[in-house]
Amino acid sequence: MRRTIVLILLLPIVSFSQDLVTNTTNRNTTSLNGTWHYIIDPYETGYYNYRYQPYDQFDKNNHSAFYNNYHTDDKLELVEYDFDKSPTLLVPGDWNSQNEKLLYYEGTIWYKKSFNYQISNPSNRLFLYFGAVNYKAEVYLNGHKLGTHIGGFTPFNFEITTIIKPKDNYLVVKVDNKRAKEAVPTINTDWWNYGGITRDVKLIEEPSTFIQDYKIQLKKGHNASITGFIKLNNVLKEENVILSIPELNIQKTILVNNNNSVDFEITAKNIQYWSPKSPKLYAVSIKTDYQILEDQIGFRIITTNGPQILLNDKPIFLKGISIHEENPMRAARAFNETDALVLLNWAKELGCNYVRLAHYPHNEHIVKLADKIGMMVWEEIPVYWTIDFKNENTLNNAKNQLTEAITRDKNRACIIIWSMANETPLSDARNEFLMALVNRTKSLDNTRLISAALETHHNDGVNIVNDKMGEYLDIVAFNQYTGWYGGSLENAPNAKWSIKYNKPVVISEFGGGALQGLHGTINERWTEEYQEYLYQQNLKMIEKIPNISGISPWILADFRSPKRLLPNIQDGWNRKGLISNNGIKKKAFYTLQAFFKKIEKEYD
Ligand code: GCB
Repeated sequence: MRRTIVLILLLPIVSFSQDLVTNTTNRNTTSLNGTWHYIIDPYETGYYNYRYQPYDQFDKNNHSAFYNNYHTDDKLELVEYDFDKSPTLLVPGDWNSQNEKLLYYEGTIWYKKSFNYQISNPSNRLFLYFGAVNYKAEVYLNGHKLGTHIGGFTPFNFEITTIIKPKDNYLVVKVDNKRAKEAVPTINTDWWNYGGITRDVKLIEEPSTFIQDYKIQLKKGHNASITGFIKLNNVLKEENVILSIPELNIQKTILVNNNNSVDFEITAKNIQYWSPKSPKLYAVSIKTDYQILEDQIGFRIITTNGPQILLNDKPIFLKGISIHEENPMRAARAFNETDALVLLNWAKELGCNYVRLAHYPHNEHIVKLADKIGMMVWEEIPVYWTIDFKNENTLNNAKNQLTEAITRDKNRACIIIWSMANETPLSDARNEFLMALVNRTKSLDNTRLISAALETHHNDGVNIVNDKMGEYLDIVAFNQYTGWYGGSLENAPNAKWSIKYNKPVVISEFGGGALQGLHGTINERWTEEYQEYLYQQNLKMIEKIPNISGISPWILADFRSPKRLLPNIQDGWNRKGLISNNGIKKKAFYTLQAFFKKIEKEYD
């Protein structure tokens, strides 16, 4: 009886993650990366009591069952665990690649980190920031539930100013990567469902009133007007914020008098535009009475004109490649700048000026590196295949992931395309869902192009792209697998196309599998020669597609996928990579490289 009353009175005070603090690299941070203790908990014993009711909704202080390592007489508390006697995992990092037993694990793992932290000034505030946790995170500090975050590829943070102690803080995170029909992505994907705290974790110490977020970009359709907003947190009086870009002789004072963001517009002369050939980034600083926040921002104009994509008013061809967030040589989620360098250096060597970061927002390191080295980027959210389009919660989840991705990356010049989805089946519910995402994107950032990877249909020997979404997207992108999932390679160059929009066309995927080192004739699947021929024939076909403005073949490197079952060839790897999981280039790599060299000449 007593238990029932407690439950009713203390129903969930579950808080969700709070407004994102952006540009965490240039703030006053302390890393919580390193070793964390973990407990594998497939039955979620640390979360639910024997009546399958969550402990943290029972307890008046919102405590988890894993309250601390000292057991009290609190009857709600679980005693059959001990973090400090449990093994450790490295954070950041997926759990699958760190312990053989966890390779296929999908479920709950509890992470625990103890740490000391002394706030340097008593009026300062402290935030706990996660770069990403796949998929669902329940976060507890010193026994208090901070909140829940859903979505495996975007950052989130919680304020912990009143909970932090100088010594022995006890941070516990329940990470659950179980797949679910209504989730984003849904149950069925062609990539490894790497679980864990997969990206950096840090503490961010800020002054009481601080710069939370800002957007500093060229105004849509203008080449000499820099616009955006500045958002402070905890504005108690009128604040003067000084935005400086010394190299452009810009110093602008912006008045902020409440917590809402304040828009600004500045005319700038002689901007050197960002481009892959000349990835100019300007030092930018935002200054308040309490803080200076610095960034490196590039300015470029990305537009379309009928069938052309224009970068800084000049037509470009997107010489691209698709990439998963995986370092194939570690067979693990990529999470740092070293991994990003491996992937983007390969793309550079291939001759790319563009990468499709499929099928979810990748880590911030790779996006920042792309900005620095001059690589245009397609960024995507995991609205993939058979999403539960009629489910309102699913839509809210997708919108939230989209919002977090755009919030994090809106100041990166390299990002030219926000992608709403990949290969989603046609229906009215799907159109409404995607339109809601298009509208959300436009409300957050109208300066980039919007696209989605669509599909083709075939009728009477003609490849047809006729998808209602094409009307609302800036770029008509589609995946097609001639010579792999049907269609003859021999006839590919003469294929007929019907694409009804007068817009740039991008082939967001094409390709076929090959086991590196397996050789044979052009008719033998899985050989390097077959893949090479497939690329030759597809490229001949693609050149003739009306309005063609870019390609991002599938894919830079072999990647792990539990759907790829063929023994001695796939063994759990999708073999469509141009580079093997040992880092060895297959023949088709050079076919595409030669094609990009040819294109380069045409566009120069
Ligand atoms: C696709 C998907 C991609 C798959 C690929 C394949 O169309 O977009 O995620 O991995 O095909 O290899 O079949």
